[in-house]
Amino acid sequence: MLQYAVALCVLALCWAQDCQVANIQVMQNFDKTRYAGTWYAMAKKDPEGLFLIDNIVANFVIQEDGNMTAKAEGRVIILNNWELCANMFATFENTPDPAKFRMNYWGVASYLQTGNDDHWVIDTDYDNYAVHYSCRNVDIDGTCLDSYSFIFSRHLTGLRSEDRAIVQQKKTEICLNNKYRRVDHTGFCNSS
Ligand code: RTL
Repeated sequence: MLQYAVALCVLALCWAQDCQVANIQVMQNFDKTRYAGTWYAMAKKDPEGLFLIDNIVANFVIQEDGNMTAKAEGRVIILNNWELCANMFATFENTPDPAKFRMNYWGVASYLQTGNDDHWVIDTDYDNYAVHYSCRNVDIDGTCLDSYSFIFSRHLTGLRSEDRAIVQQKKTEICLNNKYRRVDHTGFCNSS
């Protein structure tokens, strides 16, 4: 009996960590109305190329038609040495899974990045933490070649200690454990 239990556990672990994008578990029964509002990025895993550096704050809004939109800001460096606060907009397309969206995004200024990325909510308690994931490029073996991810908190002061263990577990499940950097909040974007 015990052997079976151990075998099952090992199997479950293998399945959770085979790093196949298609097997990544997202938030069950995701409720975007509870997700709306301000989230502060506490940590991030960068994709390839240009990306938001720090002071990253996102604000999600549910429109009257039920669709989700967002504004985000963050410090970026473009053209090698021009540092600025990027003000970004996004609209979200629903998919059959309520926790998986397609995100169209663009900058308030035309020289900022535009794109169309996955936006998956891996886990959230809506009031304190959220784990976001986006794979830009799936390899032929089904693993992700180019991903980014944010750990969001409702509080500028950071994650509560009781949420840290859950977030740690989720980072491992999406195969990005140890790939994150802390996101500083220095007030760089506060004046805009
Ligand atoms: C996140 C939250 C929801 C709204 C948006 C988001 C992503 C923004 C990105 C911006 C990149 C900007 C760059 C500008 C330099 O040209 C997921 C935070 C829009 C990826 C690289």
